[in-house]
Amino acid sequence: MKRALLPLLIASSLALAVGLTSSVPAGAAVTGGATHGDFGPPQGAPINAILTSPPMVPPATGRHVPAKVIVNLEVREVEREISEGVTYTFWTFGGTVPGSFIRVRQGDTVEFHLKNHQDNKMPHNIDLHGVTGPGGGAASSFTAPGHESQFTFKALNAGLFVYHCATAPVGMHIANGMYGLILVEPPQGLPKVDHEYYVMQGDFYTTGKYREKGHQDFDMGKAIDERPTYVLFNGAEGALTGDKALPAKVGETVRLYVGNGGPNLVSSFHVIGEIFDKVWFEGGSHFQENVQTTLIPSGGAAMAQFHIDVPGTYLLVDHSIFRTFNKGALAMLKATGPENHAIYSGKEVDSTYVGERAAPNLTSVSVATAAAASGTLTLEQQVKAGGALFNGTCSACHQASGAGLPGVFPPLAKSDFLAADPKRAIGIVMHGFNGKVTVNGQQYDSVMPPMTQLSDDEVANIVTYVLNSWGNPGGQISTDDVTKARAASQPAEGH
Ligand code: HEC
Ligand SMILES: [Cu+2]
Repeated sequence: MKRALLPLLIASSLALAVGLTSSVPAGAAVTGGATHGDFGPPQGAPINAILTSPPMVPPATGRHVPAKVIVNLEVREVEREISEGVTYTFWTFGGTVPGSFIRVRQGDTVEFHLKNHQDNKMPHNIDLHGVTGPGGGAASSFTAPGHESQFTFKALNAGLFVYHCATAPVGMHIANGMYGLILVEPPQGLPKVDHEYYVMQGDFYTTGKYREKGHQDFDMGKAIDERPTYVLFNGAEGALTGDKALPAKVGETVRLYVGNGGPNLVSSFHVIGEIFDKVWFEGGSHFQENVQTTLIPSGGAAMAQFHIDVPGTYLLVDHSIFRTFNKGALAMLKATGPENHAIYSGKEVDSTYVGERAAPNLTSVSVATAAAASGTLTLEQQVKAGGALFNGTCSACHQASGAGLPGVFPPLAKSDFLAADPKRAIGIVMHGFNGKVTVNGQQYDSVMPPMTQLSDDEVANIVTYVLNSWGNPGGQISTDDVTKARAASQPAEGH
């Protein structure tokens, strides 16, 4: 079988090589099937590159000759939300994380202007992986606040390339969001698709815990240990979820330009409910077909393309899956259009995966935290915030109705066990629960895992929500109650 295929393979790769040499303009070298080349001096008037903010991608250059392209990119240090109610000072290329998307054509001469806004505090530079030359531009672009640097390079290789800041401490500049993508189109351009989107993963290190409210600083220790607090697509939790999901329609083809800025983690990029028809792995010239998950190294990129056959919400994740559910690495693509029951029965089950993240936002949670900090927290605010968190944290087992599942998960609705000692529920949520327990006359002997990801605020709000829902007796648990219980308590025992 293998023998028979071999001559065929040789024949087809020869055909490929011949095809390439004939379609590539003079001056381009063909090495190992890949083109690398200088197509001569730029032609025509200089062109100002169109830069786009994520998730948008600039239009195809549509050019068949090399040009001189001028890129103006400004570094801005900005304070933004990294998660609902959590702010962080990002360092950005163009005001966004990831930075502005740059699109040129192979053979173009790029005149690069890097500006460092006068209000910035740090010097910055840029290393573009699409540049041939020491430092990828870094050595020529070191720029103090209020200054501008200029350098020129020829885009010799086609591909999707990461760019990033390379000013010391390099890891810190990247961890603060200083990365983006530059697409160098092959001479013949890329096949046309209905949508092109720009998505880039990055890991973030904050002094506080995941979703700990308020302003958070960069934590160098966690970064060195490679223990991120957040792993995100496009620089914020929820940047591409709910009403910010990427839109598409049934019947359309979508191409994602996916980068990984790191600084540390490698991404196992996957779209739940889709199969990539094509992946230009490592951002290079070859594509693989029928791919479930593609590996994107830190400082690397890939183009992933798929056709939408049935409507629904598709989840973009890092399949190192705790990053998705506990560190924020979740984006959404929402496809509208007619069902096709021959392909899929049509029941939407994304809530199984996303829980509370399916909602447009968690504003009620940050409102409650802010109110608690200023001493104006009302019972109603607590219940609202607790309800948002209950969905997704507790509802998978106890159900959104609080009814539980007979014989498996005890009810929280009208639970006599809960009513007998409401404060005991604090310990149950923090430490989990196991052993025999009787609720409303029925015995359960199962295990509830500890909910260690919840902050004291969140535990207080969830338990308050439970106490004030489904005919339960009411009551209010404060953050202080939880903090005290955490300091004092032992895991709760059933009896
Ligand atoms: C993975 C499933 C699961 C999740 C998630 C879960 N629980 Fe439980 N919970 C259980 C099980 C199972 C028991 C009973 C344990 C036993 O049999 O010892 C239980 C017991 C309880 C009890 C005491 C019994 C009762 O019905 O009053 C309370 C209160 C409770 N859970 C609250 C919560 C809250 C609040 C959350 C969300 C923060 C939550 N649980 C999340 C499975 C879960
Ligand atoms: Cu920098």
